[in-house]
Amino acid sequence: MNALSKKILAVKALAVLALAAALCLDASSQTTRENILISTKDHVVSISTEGDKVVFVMEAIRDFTDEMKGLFPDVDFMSFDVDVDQNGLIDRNVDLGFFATKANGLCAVYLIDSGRNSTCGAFESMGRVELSFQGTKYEARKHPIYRYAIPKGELSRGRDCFDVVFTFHSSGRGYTYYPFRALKSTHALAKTIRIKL
Ligand SMILES: [Ca+2]
Ligand SMILES: [Ca+2]
Repeated sequence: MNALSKKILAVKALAVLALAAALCLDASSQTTRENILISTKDHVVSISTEGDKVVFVMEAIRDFTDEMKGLFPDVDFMSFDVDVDQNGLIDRNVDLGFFATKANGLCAVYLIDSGRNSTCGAFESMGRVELSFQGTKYEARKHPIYRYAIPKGELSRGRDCFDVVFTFHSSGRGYTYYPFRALKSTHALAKTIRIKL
């Protein structure tokens, strides 16, 4: 990657962060309005609320092959990590990761360190996840979509902001993280997208 490409990526990352900072949802308004949190040539993440839950819809808009039931590394999946105590560090048994199981159930885990997390269900989330492979307003052709609905109370310790890192994995393309980072570790919370509820 040349210097210009790196600069462009850095500017894009800043633009995403600036967008996230500007998107402050008012929890008292019970809004279901959908806001776009991330929009790149490959991925879209939109956010809305549904009662006491935050809904993240993650779409891989340039992936037109369904490997959502595949085996790693030939698998499409989308997940996110949350810095629950918002200190920029991975804290064992505090910070959380949200995935989907092969049976489409929610898999909530505690993060342990940059390379490890607990088994599914170690954290008992009241959230849910739905997987689909279909066209949307962001991309008419069928593509993988994960829709997470997670109680707000699970995402931060009583504050009105929470800090999230989104992970996309597509078969044949590997990982992409938002905020953008190089692939050095499975989990990292030093840079997050801050969302105000
Ligand atoms: Ca795919
Ligand atoms: Ca933390």
